[in-house]
Amino acid sequence: MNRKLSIIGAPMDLGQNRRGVDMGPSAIRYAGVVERLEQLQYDIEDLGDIHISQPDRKEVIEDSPLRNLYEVAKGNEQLAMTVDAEVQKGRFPLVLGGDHSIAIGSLAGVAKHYQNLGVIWYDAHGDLNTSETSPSGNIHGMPLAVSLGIGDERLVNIGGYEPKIKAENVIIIGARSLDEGEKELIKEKGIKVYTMHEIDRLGMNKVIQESINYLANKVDGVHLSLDLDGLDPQDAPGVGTPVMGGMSYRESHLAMEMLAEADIITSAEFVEVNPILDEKNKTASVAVGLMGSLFGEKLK
Ligand code: B3U
Ligand code: MN
Ligand code: MN
Repeated sequence: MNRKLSIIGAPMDLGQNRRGVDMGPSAIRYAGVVERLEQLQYDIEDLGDIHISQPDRKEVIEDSPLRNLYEVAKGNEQLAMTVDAEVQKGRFPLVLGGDHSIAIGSLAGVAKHYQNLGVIWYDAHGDLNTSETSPSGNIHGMPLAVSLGIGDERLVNIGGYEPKIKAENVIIIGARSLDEGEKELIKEKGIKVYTMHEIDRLGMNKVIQESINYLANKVDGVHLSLDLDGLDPQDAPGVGTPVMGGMSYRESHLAMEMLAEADIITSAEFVEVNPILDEKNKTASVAVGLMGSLFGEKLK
């Protein structure tokens, strides 16, 4: 594992419609992320938060069904530049969300440094919607599609190139709330998905082992995009769109530990922590615990 870590806060709440997720980076810092990872002897630089401009209510863009498109795109351009610079310096970017729309910027900053970037998308949702298929108009339901080059050009082309990733290098883990259009896209592109059904049948051990094997030999880096709503709401209640029947705290730890052991993750983000909806910062603490495992607590 790269021993140089750069923490980047992305206090974005405009990719969906519940306030509070912009405080995710603060909640995760408050839960002790820097201290936790410092114990593991990482060289950590906390770069603070990128700036997210608030929508100007007088200038609502009428030509798009995408909520807050202009500000989401602008914030992600900013994030892409910041992430790009850290990777350029040889540092591991660890991005703290913010809603999941920020994956657009993280991947835009990371993917240009790889020929074949793998992506593990740990989430209750597929985040594969477009403005045509989205039931909500919320951009946090679209970042995986956008990164595959599918969707509104103003999002797809963030960072000045497209697509960021290839469908055959993506694995979705934990899906249990997929929209019709997302299911079609998964079929059409042959995206590998472990739904909760497969996780229950195979067990997390097998799912992660298979995922590692699936990516090995074909990718030159792996981005982990972890949406806290992938976990069961009992373990991670502080999220905007909880879905019952999710992965447990223990399964998620096992997943992180196995990824640490395999030493394949080269960048990561933890998103959708919403302290307003949380119980005593539980979800932020869970996020920090999972980061501890991902960065090798168990291996020490
Ligand atoms: N698929 C739905 C719901 C959703 C997606 N991501 C989250 N919720 N967190 C949508 O709005 O696209
Ligand atoms: Mn998501
Ligand atoms: Mn989700």
